[in-house]
Amino acid sequence: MTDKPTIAAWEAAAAKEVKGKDLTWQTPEGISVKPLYTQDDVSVDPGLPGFAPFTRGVRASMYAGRPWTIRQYAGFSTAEESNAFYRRNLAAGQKGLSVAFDLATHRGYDSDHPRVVGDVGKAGVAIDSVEDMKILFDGIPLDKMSVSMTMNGAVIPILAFFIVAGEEQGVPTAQLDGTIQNDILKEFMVRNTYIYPPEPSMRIISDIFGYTSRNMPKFNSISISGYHMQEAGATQVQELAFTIADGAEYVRYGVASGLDIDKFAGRLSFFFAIGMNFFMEIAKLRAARVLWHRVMTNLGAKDERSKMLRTHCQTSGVSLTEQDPYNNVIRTTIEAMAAMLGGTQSLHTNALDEAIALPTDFSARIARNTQIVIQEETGMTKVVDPLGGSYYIEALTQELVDKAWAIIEKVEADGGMAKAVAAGWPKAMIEEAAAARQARVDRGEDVIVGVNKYRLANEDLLETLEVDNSRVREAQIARINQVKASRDDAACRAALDALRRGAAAPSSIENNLLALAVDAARARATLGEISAAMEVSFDRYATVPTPVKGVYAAPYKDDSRWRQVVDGVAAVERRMGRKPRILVAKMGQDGHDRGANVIASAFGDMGFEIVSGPLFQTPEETVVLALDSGADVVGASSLAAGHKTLIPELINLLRARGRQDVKVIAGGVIPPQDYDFLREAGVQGIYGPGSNVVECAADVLRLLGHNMPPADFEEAAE
Ligand code: MLC
Ligand code: 5AD
Repeated sequence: MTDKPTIAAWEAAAAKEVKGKDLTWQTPEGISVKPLYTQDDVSVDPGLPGFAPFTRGVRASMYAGRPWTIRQYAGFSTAEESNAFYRRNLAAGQKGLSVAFDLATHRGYDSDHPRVVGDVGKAGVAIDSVEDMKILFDGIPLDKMSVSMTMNGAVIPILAFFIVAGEEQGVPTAQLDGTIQNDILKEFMVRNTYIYPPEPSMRIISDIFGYTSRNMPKFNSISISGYHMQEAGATQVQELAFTIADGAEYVRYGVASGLDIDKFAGRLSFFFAIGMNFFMEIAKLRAARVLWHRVMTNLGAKDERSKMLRTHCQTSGVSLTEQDPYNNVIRTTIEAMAAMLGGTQSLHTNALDEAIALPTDFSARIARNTQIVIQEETGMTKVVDPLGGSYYIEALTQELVDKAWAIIEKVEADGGMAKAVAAGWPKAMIEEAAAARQARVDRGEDVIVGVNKYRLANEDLLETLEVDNSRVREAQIARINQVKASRDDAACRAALDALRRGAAAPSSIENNLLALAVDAARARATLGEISAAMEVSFDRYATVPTPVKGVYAAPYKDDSRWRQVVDGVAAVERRMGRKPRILVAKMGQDGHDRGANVIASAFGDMGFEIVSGPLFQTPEETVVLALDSGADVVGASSLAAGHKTLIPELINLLRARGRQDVKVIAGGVIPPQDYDFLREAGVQGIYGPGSNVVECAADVLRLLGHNMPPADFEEAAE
């Protein structure tokens, strides 16, 4: 019989195999992951599923009893087309619905508003009135189907339309089942589809908690979302901490508005991103449940349901690539497995064309089947929390709990998340993490297969979904006109007046904004009218981005290509007698600003002068800013499919002013099919996802007449 080997013996054996090399992995969240975990690393007993603090899952039987809901997020074009898409997906095995609205709707504009010409029907479905909402759910019984609606800005009119659409389908409000995202704090931090300033936005949330707790017992009144934080660049610890801290803040606002915590907290739900760090993501969901249980206990909740974190997950969009897009099927499968092993209640799996366009029927089928295959072919659902007791998973869960708790305590010491968001430090932390990640990818330190390693020499063109934006807009305008022509104008005006007065008065049951909006929706007021009625006293919110400095440059200290670019910028500066100036522009209602912020930070670090354009500009406003600021180059960042309308218009307006010398380049989610169209329109450089930022800058220098040598790609690729 031999003695049981000790850890020290293992360490010696491993060190010998790798000749003393340090095998510790430093993750972006500052966790040192060891190459081996043992019993000694586990300090906390995770307990049993279905019991507090729910580390191992919120249900005793979990997927052995009922698998998670396959809930694919979708929406595009008109309500008719989205409805047909939903019905096809449900027939093919999808279980719950999840509505993606277009950006005009998100921002409270009807489709006929001049600011949204490029946005209608593009990134989601256009909804202007209850008539559209009724068509969206035509033939889908709202008492049987649970429906998630991702809406935060225009949350009052959208929820009101949903309630009235149910009513007119014969479904009592109390029977409605689903979730409204309704999470405004992360909008101010990362997603940017707010309408009103923070204070009235928080009142809207309390009013929704009040209304739903009284009238919609089956409905989840919020989906507190970390997803968009990770998409914007947050580490898993940041995502975890800020999301839980957001949740705590909403609970405090709800309580402050007079609600009993246990009357509404059981209907709060969560939403996380699942990226490629497989075990970290599994541990994150487990840690989230532990943290929420702790926070809610501290806030005085008594009912265990109030302390139980139920969540939806979506595989990470930002982890997917435009290059060699079939790799995305592999990535999404791994991420879906992490979500289920972490114990999610509901899941969206991204389509393989994520980095290029919205899903087609073909790509949506593969995305959906990724979940169906896991549920129905693998036996993975048969055992509850199969990774429970894994030394690594349990240790990682505890480490994430501790690391996130430290940030949550900092937020709380600052007076809660609303104050922290106003102070801006969570957003800055996330943007720093994003710039650092971009630098690691551009330098090949973080590998992305098909992008910075094993890149294909030639890519096949993928067939993508194209929405005919002007056709959708015309159809929507026709229906708005029809609704306005056939409604009782006096009744509609009276309902809108009541809503306007309710918004001007303090929150109360009589002034509940959702209740008042339901009356307006019944009277056929449009989304734009309902939003405008509240805007009279709430106002519209605007911010200007402030790029972080020095983060992108730091790892490039001794990099020769970086030096060449920085010297190039300096040479152009000497020639011009000032720094070359680039306007980073966001046009339309597209608030995705990770790309724009990363570019602004990196170009700033290389020596360019950055003019950061505000969000939500029209092409006219962008031209005025470009000319007033003396920009040499306008870089238009587009992630929501408005590029074919907005960028050519920008160039035409520059030409009309005789300023074709101002160069226009474009970046973001732009299908390669559109490159020729944009080049013909006068765009001088197009940079899709996966572009190396240093090489983009080299290109810009060439546009400015500097003789930049080509990059040594052989060297860069390895
Ligand atoms: C579940 N149930 C069980 C069970 N498991 N009963 C017995 N045994 C088991 N093992 C019961 C539950 O209690 C519940 O009933 C019912 O089955 C449904 O299960 P659920 O777990 O509540 O699932 P679901 O209804 O799907 O709700 C999941 C949710 C919800 C709570 C997370 O909030 C949700 O669906 N969220 C989706 C959010 C979403 O899709 N967002 C998209 C964002 S996209 P009961 O009676 O207890 O209710 C985005 C992108 C962008 O944001 O930026 O645009
Ligand atoms: N249809 C399907 N998926 C969408 N997403 C955004 N809009 C849509 C839509 N209309 C997904 C993408 C994106 C994430 C925020 O949500 O995966 O990355």
